[in-house]
Amino acid sequence: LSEIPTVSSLYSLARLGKTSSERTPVRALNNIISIIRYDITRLEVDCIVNAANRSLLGGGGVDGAIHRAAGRQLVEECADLEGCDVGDAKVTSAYDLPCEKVVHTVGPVYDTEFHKDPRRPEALLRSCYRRSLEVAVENDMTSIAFAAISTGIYGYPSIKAATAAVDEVRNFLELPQNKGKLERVIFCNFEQKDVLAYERVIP
Ligand code: AR6
Repeated sequence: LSEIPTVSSLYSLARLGKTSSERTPVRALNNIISIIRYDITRLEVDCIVNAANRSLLGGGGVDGAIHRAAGRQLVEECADLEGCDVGDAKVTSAYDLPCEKVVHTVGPVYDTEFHKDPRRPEALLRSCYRRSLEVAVENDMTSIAFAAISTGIYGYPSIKAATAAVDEVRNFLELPQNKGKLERVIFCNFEQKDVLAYERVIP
């Protein structure tokens, strides 16, 4: 991971789609992981990961942006899922979005979980990344873009969130059963504070 470059070429990433296997051979983790600053609703990856709430019925932040861009059908499909636990993830179609699927995960509200037990926020955030990756692979997704889960309204400090996210993704990619399953994992940030956090965690 120490050799992972910071990817600034948004245009090549925005073109990533089903044919990415021809263009993106899997050789090492630094061929798989990218950090970008972009609107996740515009990425043509197999799936994007939404920072949802337990109702899965939409909200503000990236959740609101995803629901607006996907159209009404998304909330209708979400309504059938009967919510989602904190730390878990569920998948839907993407409707009017340029990706194929949306993985909805529910991050921890940092302060609330911290007051129950200081170890809870990290355990739950790691679970969000792990479960999202599991759901993506179960659905034959080969490229995935994560919003910075919990770092907005839910108040998770950016550096701590980036550290847990990157470590959990690395753990997942290094499991023997997951080798070669994912060709691209993008940490898609919106705000400069999160970009800087990821650049500190991934030199
Ligand atoms: N593309 C990529 N990232 C974005 C975008 C976008 N279009 N818009 C915002 N972000 P948040 P949370 C970033 O607050 O903290 C909702 O109401 C943003 O800069 O969206 O997990 C849900 O329904 C931040 O880094 O999610 C829940 O109730 C990151 O997305 C609650 O917010 C996550 O910020 C979840 O809070």
